[in-house]
Amino acid sequence: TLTKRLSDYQPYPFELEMVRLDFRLDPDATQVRARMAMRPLRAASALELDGEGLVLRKIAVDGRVLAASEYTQSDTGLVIHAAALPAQTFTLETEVEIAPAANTALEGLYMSNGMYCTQCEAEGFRKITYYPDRPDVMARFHVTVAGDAPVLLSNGNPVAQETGRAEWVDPWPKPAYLFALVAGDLVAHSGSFTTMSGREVALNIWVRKGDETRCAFALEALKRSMTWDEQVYGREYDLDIFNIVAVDDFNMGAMENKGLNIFNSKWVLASPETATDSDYERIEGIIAHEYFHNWTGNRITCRDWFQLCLKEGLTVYRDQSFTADMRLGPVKRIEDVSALRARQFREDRGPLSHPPRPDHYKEINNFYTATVYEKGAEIVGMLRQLVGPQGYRDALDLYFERHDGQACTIEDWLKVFEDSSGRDLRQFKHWYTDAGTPRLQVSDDFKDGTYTLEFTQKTDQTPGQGDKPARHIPIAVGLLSDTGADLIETKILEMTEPRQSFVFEGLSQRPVPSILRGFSAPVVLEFDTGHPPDSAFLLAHDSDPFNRWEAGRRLALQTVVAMAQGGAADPSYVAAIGALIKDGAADPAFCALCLALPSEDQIAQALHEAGKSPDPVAIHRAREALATALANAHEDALSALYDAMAVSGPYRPDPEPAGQRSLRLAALALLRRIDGGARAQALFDAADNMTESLAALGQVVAAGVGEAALATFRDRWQGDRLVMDKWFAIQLTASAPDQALSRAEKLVQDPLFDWKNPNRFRSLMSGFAANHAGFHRVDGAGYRFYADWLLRLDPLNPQVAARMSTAFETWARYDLTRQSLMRAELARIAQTEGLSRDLSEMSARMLG
Ligand code: HT7
Ligand code: ZN
Repeated sequence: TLTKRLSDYQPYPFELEMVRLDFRLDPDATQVRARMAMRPLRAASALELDGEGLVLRKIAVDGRVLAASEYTQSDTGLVIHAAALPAQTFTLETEVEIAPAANTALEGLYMSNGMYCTQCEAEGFRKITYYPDRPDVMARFHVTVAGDAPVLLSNGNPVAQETGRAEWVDPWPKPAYLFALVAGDLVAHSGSFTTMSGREVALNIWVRKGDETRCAFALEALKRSMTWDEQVYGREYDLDIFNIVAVDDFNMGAMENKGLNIFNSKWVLASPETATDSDYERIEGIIAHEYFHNWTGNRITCRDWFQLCLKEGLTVYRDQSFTADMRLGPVKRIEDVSALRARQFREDRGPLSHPPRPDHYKEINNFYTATVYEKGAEIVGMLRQLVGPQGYRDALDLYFERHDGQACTIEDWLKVFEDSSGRDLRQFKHWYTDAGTPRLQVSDDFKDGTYTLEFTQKTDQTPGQGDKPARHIPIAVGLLSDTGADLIETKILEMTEPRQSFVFEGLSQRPVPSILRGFSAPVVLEFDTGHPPDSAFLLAHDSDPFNRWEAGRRLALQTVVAMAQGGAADPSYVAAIGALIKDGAADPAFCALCLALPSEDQIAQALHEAGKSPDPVAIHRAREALATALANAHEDALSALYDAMAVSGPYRPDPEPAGQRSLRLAALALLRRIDGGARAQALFDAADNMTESLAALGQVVAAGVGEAALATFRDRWQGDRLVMDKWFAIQLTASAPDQALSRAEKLVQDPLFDWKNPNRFRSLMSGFAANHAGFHRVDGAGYRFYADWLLRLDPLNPQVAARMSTAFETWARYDLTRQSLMRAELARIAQTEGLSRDLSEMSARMLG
């Protein structure tokens, strides 16, 4: 298959002034008529249109039906020869037929539970009609939908609505990937919002009948997002109506189609009985993310898909900042960094490592990655640190003023920062163009009142990229006295050299350094020094909450890694956790994060980074043993904490009670090691909310006494799709590793395992792969089971199969036996006849 390259970019030779689309909906034979006003920008250009799986019924230019000799059709599109085209603006008309009911890939126009819906990003519009399906071609859309569904929706504002027919006009030019259409028997949970200039916007969340009672939280989250974007970025909504639709069959989380966001129902519907605290937080964050795209993505879009992180990195940064403002900022930062390390650092350490702005790909759907999204967000955060909060706001104001209505590049984005701040960002640009996570080594020295920090940076080779130049790294540093007081205000050191020293003068004592406060750059910090910082001291005293947590994490990782190699639990870590449990002043949500041990996958990664091959069974045992040691050492305090953190009154998803619950459940997870799951069973029996019910279920399963609770849960929730997804996942993530595969094999036989539904497939398969030692069984049976299911899904839904193949991206970490077993499965996948472009690219890249 063809590789697409950034260096091959050519502008489209026509301007698309306007497009009219007429849909006649039918599950098996939907008719799509498109009329496009095209203005040639260069003389005598052929007109290339993308199109896949379309049955062409008519093609005409200015009303003249084209002869077959005037155009060429292929599997991927249609080219109208230059000789068939007028030199001035003309109207191109096409009619095609498509079959949404047969569309299992969930890209283009498809059906979910009898409802029509679309997913066009990145290149799905070409499955709806012939079109220049590229983000730099922006047009005004006027859409008519005819069909027998009661609700017929598209982008923009409604201009006509009658039974069986609706007309929508979107005044804002947009690329085709933002087009959307929804038709079905839906009900709305509605509200309204008055914008900062006093315009009234109708808000609707459209769901299947019965689900409207679970929309209130999402609607309020939408209003909070709209207010926040006005207050923090000065951005106002720009249509009369904002619609959100929840669908059950969806490949990703949600989609920011202009004025008509489409969501995986998992990220909209919430009630105390069915959604957990973390679901509520994610729903708020995803509603915000898609809403924020209205300016960062829709009004200003990407020139081409290589620039994906222009909209995604910035929008993730914006949604993270929003959640930090709505909730506890430092806790949110710790959660975001944990997710970055778990997904992006993992990706960057393996064969799929790529720059936030890749320069080539075969299938763009494979580049909706943690690197593009989460590392992209970190880069925006670093820019903000370099120019300061006001400099950032000035730069964003200039970005919106200069580029509104345009399709832009990373170069445009950086130029805005250069022009508004006067800084030279050429070296900084390597964050976008170079792959790999820099390793930052630190050493220090103290002499005659002068303290010196010396940093060395190194970024390992990554696929296709050899030696890399030094990055421009903002390193936030604090210095602590021996009583834990801050000796200086947090300072941003700007590292630009491969090796660089920074000097602090006039100190009366050797300070304890607090380096990379707030995780000021996405790097791996290594202490290459005779004076490693005293982690227990920092955990007790650092005024930077992130670095307090980080010190605890460092201690936990050090001790669990030592235990996996036969060592004992480090008493100083056990004591430090004891002090934290008894420290009534610390915030509960923060404490809960400190009590959570690193995941087995993270421990495996730490071992790999230290040049050792991780043994999944030893890691599992070591982590269990460390949890048991903590529980034994602090049983009374944990038990008191468990009781003290009980939340009274009706469930509220707000940060404060959610924080208390998270600490209570963290204590429960440790106590389970010594009470055999008794407390968890009692909580499961009494819980009136999904947060506690699900966590308790996980603990009884982990304690090996969960069968009755699993059956009770299934009986109660078998009619609820979203809750049953949790049931499938938790018993695989929580069960003993030697039982994970047999459980998974049993679960795929369950009549409720609807494997064609992406949420259900992901719950079971990702749940299994998250059972680290269960997936990495040394006989390879876990790998085989997983690969068999990827191969089964691929012909139906290549996008999801390809995304989930990343379970194999870590093969190089492990011993030779596991390496060859994992590679053998990848090779079996790669050699399968008729494999999708998606999975074929992924398996080939992973094999290297
Ligand atoms: N921009 C959206 C990406 C997306 C997507 C991409 C490929 C295939 C299906 C998809 N659904 C949504 C989501 C977002 O980042 O907001
Ligand atoms: Zn996005």
